[in-house]
Amino acid sequence: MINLTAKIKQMTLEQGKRILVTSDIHGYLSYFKKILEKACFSDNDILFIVGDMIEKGPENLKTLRYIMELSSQNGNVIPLIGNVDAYRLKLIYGLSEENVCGFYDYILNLRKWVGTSFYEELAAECGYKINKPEDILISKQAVLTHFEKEFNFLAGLPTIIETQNYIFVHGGLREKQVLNNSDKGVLELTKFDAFAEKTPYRFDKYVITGHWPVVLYGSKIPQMNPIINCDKKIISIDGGCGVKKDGQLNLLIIPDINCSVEEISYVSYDEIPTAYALENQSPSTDSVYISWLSREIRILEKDKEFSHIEHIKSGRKLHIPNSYLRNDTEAFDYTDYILPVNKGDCLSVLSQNSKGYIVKKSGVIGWYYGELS
Ligand SMILES: [Mn+2]
Repeated sequence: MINLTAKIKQMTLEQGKRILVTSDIHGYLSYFKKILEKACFSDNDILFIVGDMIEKGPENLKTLRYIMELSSQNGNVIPLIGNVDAYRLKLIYGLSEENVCGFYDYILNLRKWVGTSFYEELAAECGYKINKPEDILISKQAVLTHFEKEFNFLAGLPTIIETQNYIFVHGGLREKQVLNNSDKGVLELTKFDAFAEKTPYRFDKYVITGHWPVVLYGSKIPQMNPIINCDKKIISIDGGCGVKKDGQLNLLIIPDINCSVEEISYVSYDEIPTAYALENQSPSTDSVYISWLSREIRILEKDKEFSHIEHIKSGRKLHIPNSYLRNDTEAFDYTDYILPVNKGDCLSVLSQNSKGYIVKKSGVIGWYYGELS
């Protein structure tokens, strides 16, 4: 059986080493490898992987095994558990006739979305195909036996790691003092939505978290880069990899355990096609970001390509491409922000319409009305 109580670990990190931090890889193994390459990761660095390694991406089992291999080598790769990792483990152990249909629907959704799922990959390696809910129950015992090593690895991962100057946890701390979180459940600590907004505390050490895509903290300009909140001492790094089509995998670079926050930098990776701007553009001064959290809208007038809508949360009236409407009452992942652009800038092109392009520039999303090469 598995034990999912919080595991808190204290560590003293060696001085003179870079500390790299990533999270929410969600089965995007190629992104993970690319970002390590971009940061020139080596045995001299310490790498924290702050949870949610699997599910929602194309190579879940391979990602898990790659992380297991890395963490078994020199002791410089330190994974922590995320809510998705913990929940998946719990679900597989607890599979029964009562919950299997819900899980089967989840698998079908992921198959439609990304072509695979963690459990399908596990079952496939044991020679089972999942074509109906019963196939999950039929394969369960073989999966539990065959993947004992992988499951023990996941179940053994720490929930919180405290070091000299930084605390790592996937979701967030429920209590200000690290040790006071020891009676909390793994899911309470790994699934703390909007932690940087909701926690009342200012922590003594910087708390580095994933889980909540940083873009959801914005209401005017969508951006995917790590956010350092100096008031609360929280660093949020989830770039929305695997969850948002315009998302990215972020990796924080702390040059040394004793450096100041101003010295912290990051690298990011996504596979959105890029092009070069041929014109300059000045940014807009006011804008709205219609996020998944504030997706409620009212359609005022619908046309062929665009609709005039009212965004309920902000009260703002704007024209949006119909492709961003989910139905007559919801739209999300849209902004009317106009990006600052210089001729020659490299832009990631998210969508194109008769008015211009919606692009991402250095992690920030907005409109570009000029020509691209
Ligand atoms: Mn998560």
